[in-house]
Amino acid sequence: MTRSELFSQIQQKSSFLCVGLDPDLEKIPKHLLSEPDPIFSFCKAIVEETADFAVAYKPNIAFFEALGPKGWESLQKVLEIIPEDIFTIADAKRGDIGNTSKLYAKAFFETMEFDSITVAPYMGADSVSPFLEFQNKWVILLALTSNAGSADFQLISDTQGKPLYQSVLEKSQDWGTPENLMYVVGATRGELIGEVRKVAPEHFFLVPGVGAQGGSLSEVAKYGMNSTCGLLVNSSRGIIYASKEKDFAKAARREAQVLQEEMKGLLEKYLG
Ligand code: OMP
Repeated sequence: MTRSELFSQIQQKSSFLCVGLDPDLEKIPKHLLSEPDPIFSFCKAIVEETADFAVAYKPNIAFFEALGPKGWESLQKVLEIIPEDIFTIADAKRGDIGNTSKLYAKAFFETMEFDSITVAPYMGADSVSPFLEFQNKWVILLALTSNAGSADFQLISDTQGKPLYQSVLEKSQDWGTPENLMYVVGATRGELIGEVRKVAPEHFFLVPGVGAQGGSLSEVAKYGMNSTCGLLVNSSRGIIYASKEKDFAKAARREAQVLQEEMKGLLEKYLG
């Protein structure tokens, strides 16, 4: 999917919502456990009820691969039922020496047909560039993550006072363009989203951390929105576990709709 296709989806749906699919056998409604593929049944119901409000889905690979070969099968089936015009993110946080990254890219972009993958920048240009060689596919590079541990390395400043996450943003802009490179910027560091936006004015940001982690959607939009929205805001647990009963998919729909309505207001406020 191209950047302009993504932006036109955002305009059509008045939404920049990414629904995170983090299906955990211990958290999904108990009545699904007797189904042949509980994880798939759960995700299918969530996708069917939230697709009107979402412009992206982000299956978190850990929740599938923890179940072994059956989990990979569930993931493939989930990918197949996501509507064509919705952006898909493999949240896999990969990155390795070049020939290995090339095979990770093949796995997620060709064997499975994801539009994008989350990638760690730590091993540098040659670990990321194999992912950028695929037409119409995206790298979503970890820049400033939402967890407390992001302070351990990402916020450490160099001798000029520049934090590491800023060096990642600056350097990586030589590797890809706003047409194939996005950044992960956590919603829990509202005040810093504006700083990230100054360094990367055009790129899309994938923003996890609203909902269960407590980040504020209005702060994210205030500091992070650009002229083509430039934001995909993810909520996983806040949507998918809104209810643990038989009404879970309807409850997920309601939560997704609440976020979409707030997003509609923010798009009108900042983009007119
Ligand atoms: P909830 O906190 O349940 O909304 O889930 C957040 C999702 O985003 C999880 O799948 C995390 O793995 C992911 N995530 C973060 O929470 N923080 C980050 O900085 C980056 C990610 C990510 O790359 O998606």
